[in-house]
Amino acid sequence: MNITEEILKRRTFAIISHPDAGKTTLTEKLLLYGGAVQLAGSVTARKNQRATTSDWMELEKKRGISISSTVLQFDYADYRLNLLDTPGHKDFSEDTYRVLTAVDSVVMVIDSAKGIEPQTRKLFEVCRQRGVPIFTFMNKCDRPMKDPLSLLDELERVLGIGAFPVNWPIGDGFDFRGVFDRQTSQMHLFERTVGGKYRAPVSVGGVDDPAVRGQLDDTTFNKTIEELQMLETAGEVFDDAAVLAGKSTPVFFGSASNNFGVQLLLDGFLKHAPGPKGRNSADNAGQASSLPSAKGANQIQSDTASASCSPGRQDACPTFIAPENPAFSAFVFKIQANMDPKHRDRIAFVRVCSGKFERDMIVHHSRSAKKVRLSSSHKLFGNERETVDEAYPGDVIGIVGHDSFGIGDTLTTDPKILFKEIPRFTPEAFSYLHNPNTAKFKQFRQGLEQLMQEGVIQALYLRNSSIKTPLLAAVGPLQFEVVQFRLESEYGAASRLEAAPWTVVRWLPVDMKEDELDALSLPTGARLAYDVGKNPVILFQNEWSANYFGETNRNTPLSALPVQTAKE
Ligand SMILES: Nc1nc2c(ncn2[C@@H]2O[C@H](COP(=O)(O)OP(=O)(O)OP(=O)(O)O)[C@@H](O)[C@H]2O)c(=O)[nH]1
Ligand SMILES: [Mg+2]
Repeated sequence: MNITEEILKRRTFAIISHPDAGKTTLTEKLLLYGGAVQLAGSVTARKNQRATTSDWMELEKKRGISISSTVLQFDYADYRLNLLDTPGHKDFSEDTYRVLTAVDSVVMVIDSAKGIEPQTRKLFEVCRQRGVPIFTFMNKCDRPMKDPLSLLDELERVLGIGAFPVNWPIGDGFDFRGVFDRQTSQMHLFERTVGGKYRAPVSVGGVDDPAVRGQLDDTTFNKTIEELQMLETAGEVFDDAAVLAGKSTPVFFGSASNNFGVQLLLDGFLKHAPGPKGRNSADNAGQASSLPSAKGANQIQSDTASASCSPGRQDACPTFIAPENPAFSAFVFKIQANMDPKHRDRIAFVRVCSGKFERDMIVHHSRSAKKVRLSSSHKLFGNERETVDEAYPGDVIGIVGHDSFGIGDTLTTDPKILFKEIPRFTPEAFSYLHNPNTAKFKQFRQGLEQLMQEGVIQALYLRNSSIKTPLLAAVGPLQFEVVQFRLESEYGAASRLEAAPWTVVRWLPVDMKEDELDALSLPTGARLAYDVGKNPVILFQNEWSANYFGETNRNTPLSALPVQTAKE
């Protein structure tokens, strides 16, 4: 197979939504229907039950929530799928947003009883900004759900995206029987299986098929037919171009836990989802000019190359790197350590953007500007890994053995290519982390350093302070719990958290001199500190205090993220 054929085979996508909508459950069922697992696990697995493939972390199994994104690569039909399950909780959203840089489309899961929830809305906005096509799965139709027409209306009203129902629910709640496939005009009626471990038995037939009709009561049948007629009258047709442009989303109904509608989603998705898309490369010469300005709390700063492109600044404009570009190029979007207790190493998750990856190849590493050999490469399936010798655009592979790799780094055979895809978040939670056991100092420090490299948390250092305890900063407080749990379970180091009095951090201009910092007059309770790159920051007790400082010190601009410098 040549490279073009390989590219055409790839589908790389993420499952996203508000917490608890059923992403991990759906992921597991896509694996079941995709033939990648024989028996589906459950997120709330009890004794003797299998846990899901994507929630492999100790703490995830314990809590029944996803904490970290997971990559699952498998073959189905003629496709090679790279599926990424993401955590829904906003405290872990940095991970989810990074994943969105690595995919070409998403499946947005909606709890049909709840409709569009806040976190789904935020993720949707990021997909829209990035131009990522969105497919929608209306999950949990086996529970009393909102009226399907009003769910479509919600998509249009709340998200401002056109909604095209590819299939339609037949009944709901306890009477949810299946879905009508509007493309083939066939009814798919399912039977539940215990725990949804196996594929649900299905009977398929047209609306007039007596075998199918006989399984439905009159009310359910008539309601479905009526609704379908209404949809037909609206006369909309499936518009691939609108889907790819992010103007319309194909909508599938079903129940992930009961396996209803999963096969139709998988096949429908593959039929319409786009293959690997290229990425913009920042011009190396234009690097220093990407100056993120203060954007306020909760704002995400994406270092995409286009941010620095303005008319008349040709040198800083991005170059589009198509997947067919002969040069191999890829970027690191995630780092995770200790995935396999037997190995205790760290994996850099890499999205291939162009060219062909070959094991043992030598590439340019953007951060160190050095040549590195990529010899330990893996295909990933949850926490399982297998050596991979070749990979193509769209693939996500795991590279082991390079401690110098950081999130956002570019790996390429053409040093002119530089991706700046990774968004960054402003921390909003701050806490001291104490090491209560001095004998475990080494483990404590090693673990903390590793978790910082993963981008889970960052450390700040108070200026003119004798306190040796690290001040940690994270997007949300749940990250601290994860850090504590992982320090203990992966490094054997217990820790104690102590709340810090700040809630807002703002970066000062990086070139401020020490005497200029001395001269600043800070509001009550605010403190000066440095980030890991030695860039100065101010910690404020609240937003009001930060705003007050901003207004009274107009010559000292504050920014919600560090301005990129050579120091980083
Ligand atoms: N009734 C019903 N429950 C479901 C369905 N799908 C998932 N669930 C349940 O919803 C809960 C959350 O499911 P998960 O798959 O963990 O949800 P998630 O979106 O991955 O959650 P986070 O990753 O923590 O954001 C679990 O208890 C599932 O068993 C469904 O189709 N019907
Ligand atoms: Mg999950």
